[in-house]
Amino acid sequence: MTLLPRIVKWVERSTSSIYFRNRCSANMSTNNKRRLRVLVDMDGVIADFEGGFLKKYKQKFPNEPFVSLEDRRGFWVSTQYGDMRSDLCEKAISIWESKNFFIELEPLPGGVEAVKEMSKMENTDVFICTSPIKHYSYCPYEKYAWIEKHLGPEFLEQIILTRDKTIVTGDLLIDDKPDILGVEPSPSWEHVLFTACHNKHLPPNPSQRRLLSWADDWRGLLESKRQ
Ligand code: DGP
Ligand code: MG
Repeated sequence: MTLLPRIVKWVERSTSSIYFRNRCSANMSTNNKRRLRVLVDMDGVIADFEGGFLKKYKQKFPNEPFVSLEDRRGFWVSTQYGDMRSDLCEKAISIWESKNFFIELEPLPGGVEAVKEMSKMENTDVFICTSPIKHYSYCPYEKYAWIEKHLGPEFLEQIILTRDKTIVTGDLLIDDKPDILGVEPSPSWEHVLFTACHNKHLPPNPSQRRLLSWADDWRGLLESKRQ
């Protein structure tokens, strides 16, 4: 080999290894030992799915019956609407399958501030762990856009979109769904039930802690997991 091609090869090899090292080290944490990992759900915890749904349902179907937030029971909105009258199930679904539904959800009081604050805490990693709907035309894109808009572009690194939260590891999962099931029978996280209009009437469950709202003691909850 003459000198020039050898130099070119050397430069190629060394720059690609620097590039590789930088990419890898950016994704590695140095010491994961005592870090607390908090998984925060999106709909019903930091984004007002129920309020956004009701507002758009009333706009689109002004002459149809609706369920007030006070009367909401059960996690699945479409089930309660379908129980009222069978065709209302599809009408309800059409709301969250529409363009701009997810991006236009209002933040729930204190949620964005709490997530920003906990992400700045020492030894704490926060991820937004959210299940997209199966009608994927708008929802996944709009969830990313919502997080960028309300939490900032740095949070785009902290998003977990999954239909099965049991396979995600963490210390805490703050989520408004009462039963979080999936392929993993013993998830690593403790599920803390975030109070929402559809779950506030459930009988007390001594084996499940609750966060009543973001005004509740979420800092104490995180501390309790560091002991
Ligand atoms: P998550 O908050 O991550 O558990 O996500 C649950 C998603 O399901 C959220 O986008 C709200 C949505 N959802 C609520 N009620 C219904 C329903 O009746 N049917 C369907 N397909 N999705 C629903
Ligand atoms: Mg939820």
